[in-house]
Amino acid sequence: MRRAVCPGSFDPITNGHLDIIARASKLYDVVHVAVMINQSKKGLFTIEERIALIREVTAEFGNVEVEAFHGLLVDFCKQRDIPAIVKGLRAVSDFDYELQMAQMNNGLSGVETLFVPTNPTYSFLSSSLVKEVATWGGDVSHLLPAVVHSALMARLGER
Ligand code: COD
Repeated sequence: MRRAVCPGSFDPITNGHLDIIARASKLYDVVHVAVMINQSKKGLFTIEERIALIREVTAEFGNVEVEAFHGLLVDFCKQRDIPAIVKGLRAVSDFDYELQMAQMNNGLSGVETLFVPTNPTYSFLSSSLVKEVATWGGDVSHLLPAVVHSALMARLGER
């Protein structure tokens, strides 16, 4: 079984994340999506809500497993015998930090990081930008799966 992990905060999952997960799911037998818990960051969506949304939009791929993890990504990989991390690279600005993390993770446990170039349609896209634009009434419906867009509109409407 060839396994890989796509890690992130996914608050919420965007079309940019989904594109990387879809492409990874064609390359690996099983793709684990790890929603990494960062207690110092208060999200707009709870971890359970993020997981439910990711499960819904990745169900059609048939080989994606979604779960939360609290701790180091290398420990998530070790516990599940995952040799590869798949990350999307949006722009040069992503590169420095992603390279640092890839080298740190490799040094800690030998896990490899593979970078997939973002689909140019989504190269400017991040969860935080989507939330900011939506908060001020901007249309982000083309940047999110429909079910995620509805959840975002509902959440912002509650505030
Ligand atoms: N196009 C392509 N890829 C994208 C796009 C896009 N538009 N948007 C996001 N991505 C990809 C990128 O690969 C990104 O890294 C990933 O999706 C996740 O994005 P986010 O924004 O949801 O998540 P981040 O950046 O907050 O995630 C950081 C991690 C949680 C992966 C990182 O902090 C981590 O591994 N933490 C666990 C603790 C740990 O092990 N720390 C030591 C690291 S060396």
